[in-house]
Amino acid sequence: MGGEVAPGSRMSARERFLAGAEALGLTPEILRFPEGTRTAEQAAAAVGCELGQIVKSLVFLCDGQPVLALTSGANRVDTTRLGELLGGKIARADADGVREATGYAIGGTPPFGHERMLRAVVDRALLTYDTVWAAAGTPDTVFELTPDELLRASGAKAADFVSR
Ligand code: 5CA
Repeated sequence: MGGEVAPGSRMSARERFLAGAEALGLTPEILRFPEGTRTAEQAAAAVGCELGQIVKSLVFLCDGQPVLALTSGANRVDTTRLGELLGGKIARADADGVREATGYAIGGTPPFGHERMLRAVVDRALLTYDTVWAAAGTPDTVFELTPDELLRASGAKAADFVSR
């Protein structure tokens, strides 16, 4: 699968994200909000969309391997359900683990355009919107995409892994 961006690249996070997106056939329009979009709440307030439309790109370890849970801003991951879905023991990645797995910092991690393709799942709740918003590589940028683009570019399956 394409879309990986070489590790050790001297490009900025924004440039790396754009290169990864373009390799996947997408041309995202990146919006920057100086007030910050580090959390889903901040991103929703900046964009003026529903909290549920924000894509949280959360990194977990499944039996030690990084996996990506693309989760609606309105939902929380149920790690027991995620473990059942992926067939392993789930732990939260720490800040260094997120950077190592994706090449991006917490708060700016995009849903694709990582150093390597991660096994990914998409929260079904995100599929109920016409468009959703995700981080574009930095904690002050976001971009809009359709749920279909999210599924295709992340290589993810839609699934149920959030708290009920
Ligand atoms: N830019 C926003 C919206 S697109 C964003 O990236 N949101 S996020 O939810 O995907 O990223 C922030 C998430 O990182 C928080 O939900 C929080 O669960 C997680 N996080 C924050 N600090 C840490 C930490 N020290 N270790 C692990 N995860 C953390």
